[in-house]
Amino acid sequence: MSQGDETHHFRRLIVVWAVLAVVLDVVFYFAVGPHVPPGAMTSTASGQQFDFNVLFMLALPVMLAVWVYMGYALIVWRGSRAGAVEPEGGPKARGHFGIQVGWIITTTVIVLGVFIFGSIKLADAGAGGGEGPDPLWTPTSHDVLPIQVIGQQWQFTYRYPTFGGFETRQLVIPVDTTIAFHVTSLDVIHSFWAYQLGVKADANPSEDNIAYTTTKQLGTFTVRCAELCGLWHGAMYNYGRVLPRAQFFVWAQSTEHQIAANTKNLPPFSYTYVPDANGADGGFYPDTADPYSNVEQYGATTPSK
Ligand SMILES: [Cu+2]
Repeated sequence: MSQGDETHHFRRLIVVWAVLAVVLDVVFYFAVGPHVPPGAMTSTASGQQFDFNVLFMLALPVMLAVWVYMGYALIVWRGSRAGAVEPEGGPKARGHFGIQVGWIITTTVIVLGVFIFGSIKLADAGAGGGEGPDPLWTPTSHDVLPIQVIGQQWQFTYRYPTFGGFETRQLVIPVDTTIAFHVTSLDVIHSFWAYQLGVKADANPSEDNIAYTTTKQLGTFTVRCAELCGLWHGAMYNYGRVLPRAQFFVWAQSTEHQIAANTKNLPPFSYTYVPDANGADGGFYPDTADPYSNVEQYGATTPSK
């Protein structure tokens, strides 16, 4: 095989690869991109969707390079083809300056590019992950609705501190609003994963783990526990709703009034609730509301009935 022959094959490969890569990337972005999970219900969800699309659009040309070369070799260099010449690529490629430099530059650019892209996107108000009690990146909006997420074996409950601190099993949030989820636990470690919201934050006892997102679309979403937390971990899920703002305020105010008697029995709103030695009592319900069981031990005071 002459030098000219090789250049000719190489150019053809590059042209076929480049055309296919551009076409498939564009088709993917417009036809598949908007359907990539977790959707676009919130700022963090659409941010994640965009990131997944960018990663796939980077990966597609890399996969195509392998497939195009394989396909080309199968068709053009197959042994049964009339006039086919046995290629002798290995030794020549080993010391090939252009290939070596090209390989190092291409891989370096891709890896460093993804590193920079990922760092910038992570700085975008935490990207939906729990940022701990003292978030590095906070939303620019001053109108932030705080909602506390409390994990316990085996369900999540939600407290609304700006509505008298009532606690409910329903997660209802308003649209076009920045939400600060304050995620904590009463017992073991859990993880609050609101899939369509693009929010995932560890729920640890004695920790106030904060995750931000801004709602963009109405609809329902799924909440799952994403940290193995015991026997019924798999049953630890519920569904939440994003409502129009006016409807949300109606819901929140009416719920606040409906369950006011229950709220009185709760401890005052706090960012964490330290479990004590009272087992299932967990220190969460005050002793006046929930007398201790007779298995209380470990030095905690027994309340007088
Ligand atoms: Cu759990």
